[in-house]
Amino acid sequence: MRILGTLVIMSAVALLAAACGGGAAPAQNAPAPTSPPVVAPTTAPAPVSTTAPTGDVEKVSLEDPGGSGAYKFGPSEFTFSVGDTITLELTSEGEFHTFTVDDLGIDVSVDAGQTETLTFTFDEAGTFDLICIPHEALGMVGTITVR
Ligand SMILES: [Cu+2]
Repeated sequence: MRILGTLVIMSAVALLAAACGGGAAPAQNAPAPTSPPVVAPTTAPAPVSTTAPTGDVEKVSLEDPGGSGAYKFGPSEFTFSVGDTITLELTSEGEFHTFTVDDLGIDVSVDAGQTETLTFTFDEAGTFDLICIPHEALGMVGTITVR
């Protein structure tokens, strides 16, 4: 019963307060005092202009026993059209690899765990051998076909 009594009293006080407040207080025309606006420090970096490559992006993993389990390119077969400008994202797993296409003058070295980007325009039709120089004999080869 004490709780109920307390509630009743509180309700009565609230009603009284509401009744007194209505019309008694002059309208507050002055704007409420505000603290000076806090200017957030402009630490946000300027938006990086993502210069999107003009062509397609092809991710290539340079795989090895320390990673996926075998020396190979993933994928190892590429087919492009003459005139294609392709950006290749070459990611090495656990060892140093190269992405080498002698006939096209491509030779990119990728350290273990690193990613190198190569943008190339394939403007010559043909079938080109792709090799990883240190692992060619271990089967880390592929083919780039441009038609
Ligand atoms: Cu390799």
